[in-house]
Amino acid sequence: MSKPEILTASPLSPLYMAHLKEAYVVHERLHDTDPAAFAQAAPRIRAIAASGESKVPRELIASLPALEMISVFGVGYDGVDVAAAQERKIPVSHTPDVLNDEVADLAIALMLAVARRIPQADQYVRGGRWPGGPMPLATRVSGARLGIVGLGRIGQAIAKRAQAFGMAIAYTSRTEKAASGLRYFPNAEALAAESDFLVLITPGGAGTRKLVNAQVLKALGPQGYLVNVARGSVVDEAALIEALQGGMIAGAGLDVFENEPNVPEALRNMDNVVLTPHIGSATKQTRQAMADLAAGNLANHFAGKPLLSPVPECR
Ligand code: NAP
Ligand code: 8YV
Repeated sequence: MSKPEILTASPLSPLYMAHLKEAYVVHERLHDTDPAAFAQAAPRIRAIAASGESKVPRELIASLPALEMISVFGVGYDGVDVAAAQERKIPVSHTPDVLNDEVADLAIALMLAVARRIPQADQYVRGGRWPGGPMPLATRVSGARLGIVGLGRIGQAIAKRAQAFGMAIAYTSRTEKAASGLRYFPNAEALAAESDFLVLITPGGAGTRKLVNAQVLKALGPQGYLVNVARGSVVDEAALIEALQGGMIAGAGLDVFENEPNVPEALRNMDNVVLTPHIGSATKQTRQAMADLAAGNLANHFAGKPLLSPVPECR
């Protein structure tokens, strides 16, 4: 039997690609790279393989008459027009849970790195400055007040870790989670006003766009730190730069940005930020688990079995 034909929506992890190349005829980003070849292949393309950062807009879905399924390598699927897929009863899957620990670890790492100035301390030693005297003192994390914006799968994993640091943990989310036993705030501004560290871990997309704006940053205050492991779109990046430059907040640890992989020069030049290139889930172990799950969803679809992890809208 001939292999099903699929399209990759953006550059994908080699671990996911290895699965795809074994089981399918893979058209790698033809819609972006070769419109004529794409037009030829489009009527035969039965699935799209995407990542958390991929864009799968309505127009792309509409250009694929045989499309049956979209499998995202990542838990976030804000780049996929799920409503357009649903109109054609095309299921979308993602990779929840398998990356919770990894992303939570990075959130804690960024919090520690920015407060304890770990990158600067490393540079201090490497630069031979230690013999000249000690580094300036840093900020304590243990026992501080942590505000989590988005107490979902990953947010809860962050809270669990923060408990071991003796932090006073509060959160905001669309709905209150009474079972968490944590203090709930109705919005990010109220939470920020009561936090030393504000960690963002909501989905991206229209519902959270610029949720953290100048007002929220003002509420966080000059002693407060922002950590973003959610999506760049959740923060008003221009307002963040202004707040950092003006000392309106103390610092930021950022894994995600408005226009990845481009990071504003202003942020790159600042001493009170720690920047990582969207590596929340980027360990060999977790990326393998994500690749297996994303490929497992496709395999189940083509075997006529239920998807392993459809997005909530498609359950
Ligand atoms: P999840 O279980 O769906 O949790 C999302 C949480 O965000 C929920 O508590 C939800 O509230 C809350 N939320 C949604 N919209 C909100 C709003 N407008 N205001 C306040 N809270 C809101 O998702 P997850 O698995 O934890 O993943 C969260 C996100 O992390 C992903 O969607 C992705 O964007 C990001 N992520 C980043 C990386 C990285 O590499 N940096 C890796 C993985 C994931 P309710 O529970 O009340 O609905
Ligand atoms: C990945 C992510 O970086 O899961 C997500 O939503 O943002 C990350 O795990 C991404 O999906 C892989 O490219």
